[in-house]
Amino acid sequence: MSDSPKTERTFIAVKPDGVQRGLVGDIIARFEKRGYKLVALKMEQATEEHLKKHYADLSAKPFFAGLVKFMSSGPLVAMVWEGLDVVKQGRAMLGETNPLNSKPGSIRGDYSIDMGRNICHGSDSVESAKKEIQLWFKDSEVSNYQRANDCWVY
Ligand code: 3AN
Repeated sequence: MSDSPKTERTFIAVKPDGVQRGLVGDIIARFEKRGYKLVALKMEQATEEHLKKHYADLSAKPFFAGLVKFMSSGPLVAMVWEGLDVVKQGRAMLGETNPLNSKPGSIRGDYSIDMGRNICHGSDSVESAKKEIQLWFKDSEVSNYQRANDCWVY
């Protein structure tokens, strides 16, 4: 895997509330239609132990315990998306952490009103994307397939 911006990867998850509300297909469609390539996908109910690792940076926050409990409350859909500037663009497509600041047209701006139930997760930097992809996926679960038109269409 090269470090070219064209092959940048990010970790996107539809949180348990997004799964319960039937938003998985919509979120996948937004990334596909934007032009990004899906290279890994799985549904799983994550353990609290796993989520504590995922959210380790937030462990001192007062909402940490509730966040981990909520995120382990039901199945989530974990994905890896690839393409030009996908980390930054993915965050823009998600919207802001607080739905109040999320513009209509973003996932959180269209579907959420509560900061603790904001539908989706997206890596916030290329570095954290690498760590998150390693935490959630084995190398063998991430595909390196080429799309037939990768050279001509973006
Ligand atoms: P983001 O997911 O936008 O990167 P983070 O990493 O600061 O935001 O927070 C991770 C998750 O923790 C958020 N998606 C949200 O569900 C939850 N969260 C963040 N801040 C709060 C808060 N003040 N109260 C409740 N939950 C919060």
